Parts: sequence; C-alpha cells; structure tokens
Amino acid sequence: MSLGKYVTGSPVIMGYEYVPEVDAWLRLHIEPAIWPDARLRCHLEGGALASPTTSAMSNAMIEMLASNKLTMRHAYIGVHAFISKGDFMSMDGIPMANLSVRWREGEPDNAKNEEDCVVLNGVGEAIDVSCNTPRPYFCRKENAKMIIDKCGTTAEGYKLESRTGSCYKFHRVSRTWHRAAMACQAEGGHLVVINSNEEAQVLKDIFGRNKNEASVGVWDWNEHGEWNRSVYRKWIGDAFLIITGETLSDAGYEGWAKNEPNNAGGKEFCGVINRDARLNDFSCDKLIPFICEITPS
Ligand SMILES: [Ca+2]
Ligand SMILES: [Ca+2]
Ligand SMILES: [Ca+2]
Repeated sequence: MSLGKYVTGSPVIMGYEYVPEVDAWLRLHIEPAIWPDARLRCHLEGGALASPTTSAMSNAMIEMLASNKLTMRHAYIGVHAFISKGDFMSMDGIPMANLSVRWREGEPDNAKNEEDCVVLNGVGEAIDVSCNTPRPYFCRKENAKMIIDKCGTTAEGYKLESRTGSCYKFHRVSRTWHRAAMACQAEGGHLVVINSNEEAQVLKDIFGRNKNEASVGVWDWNEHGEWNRSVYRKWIGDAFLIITGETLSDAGYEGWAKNEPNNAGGKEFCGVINRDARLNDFSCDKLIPFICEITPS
C-alpha cells in the first residue's frame, strides 16, 4: 500500500501538516489528554478530532504515529459511540463501516462496558477504549480555516495594537482559568500579561469596546450581572507568578485593585483584571470571559 502524497517535511502551520488528498490539515497532539479534553482542544484550535475518513487520511495518521516517538503508539481519533452504545461514528456522523479503518482482531470488545472511544494504532487498526485515559490525539482542520493573519495565528478575532505591538482577543465565552489558558494556547497565544501601564490602558480600552449589552450568551457571573473581569494569571505557591514564570514586577505591572490581593475564602489562586485593568486574585473555577495575547514574532 502506498503512503499517499502526505510527506513529513511539508509545511507545518501551528502544528498542522497538510494532507493534499483530503485538502485538510492534520495534527498529532503528543501531550496526552482524556477524550473529552482532546475534543475540546481540537475545537479550540478551530478544528475537530480527526477520523480516518479516506485511505490518504488513514495513511497520514499512521505515518505521523510512526514519525513521533510515542510511548504508546496509538492516538485518539474522532470515532465514538456516545450517541448510541456500540454504534461507532466519526465526529460528523460517518458510521465506522464507511471509514477507512478496520478493527483490530477481537475489537470492539467494550471491556468493562466503558469503551465508547476509539484509538488508531501504529498499523492502522481501530481499538475501542475507555475515554478517560489520557492519550495522544489527532485534530483535523479544514484548509479554508488555515489562513494566517498578521498576528501569526489562524484563529479569528485577534487585533494588532500598535501601542504595544501585541495582538489581543476578547473571548466572550466564559471559562475557568485552566480552560481559558487552554483556549489561548490553542490559538497560539497566552492569557494576557500586562507589561506596562500603557498595556493596562490598552486593556481598559478593550473592556470599553466589549460592553455588557454585547454579551449575548455570556454567563453573568456577579450579582450585578456584569462581566467586568478577565482571567489573567495564576498564583503558584506563595508568589504571584505569571504564566511565563515571571513575577509581577519582572513583567512590569503591579497595579492591584484596592484591598487586593485578599485571597478571599482562602481560595483565590488565579489572577484576573477588572475593567479598569487593576489586578485581583480570584477563584480559578469561576467561569468568566478572558483576553488572550499573541506577540507576533
Ligand atoms: Ca477494547
Ligand atoms: Ca503583554
Ligand atoms: Ca481577591
């Protein structure tokens, strides 16, 4: 069997490699995740968990598995049986029988009655497995969504700010700190870090452009129905460290809000900024909007 036209060494954009026969891009995430997190990560990257829809896609997956030094030489694909137990299908509903993959002998066996997810192994066989074990996974992105903007990302919504040279995006979908950090990372950025008073002003202006009335579908997290804060950075141990590992003073901005940080309830281990760009320590588990930053290289 030919390995198709997919070749290692083709251009890589944000971790994705082009598979010409399907006019789509494929990424093997080596850092393991449980299936639901893998699904979310692909979604946040603007794609979906990939399935071996054609032999070209299947071959590209096998080749990627072979060219990466994985401890487990298999990865989650988009095939699942969540809708109907035992009825495996791709993310867009293509039944397993119509995909370009065969079950490994003895599979699917639905061991312990908990195998609703599927991995592809190094020889191109499918195995039903538990969804709750972290494993590598494949994401697929359509070619039309692979346009890089001047911020260096394929994600929509980033605006270059001349005052700081960084790009920013206000995310209206509220998330916990960890999910927010994941969303920024998936777009090639990080949760915003304020490096100067000027950047604080830039963020104030961004809040000004994102008023409450524009917040259709946003969960109103405070008693006033205002979403006036954005996830910012995280306490680690006793020091307030930024996601880049710097202290606040290293980063260049220490503008705390009045009476903050107060570690209210002993549970405030993440950082947020208020609409006035003042800092506050805050619960990591509350769902709030957030701002991502990308510094174009
Ligand atoms: Ca199995
Ligand atoms: Ca910054
Ligand atoms: Ca606080």
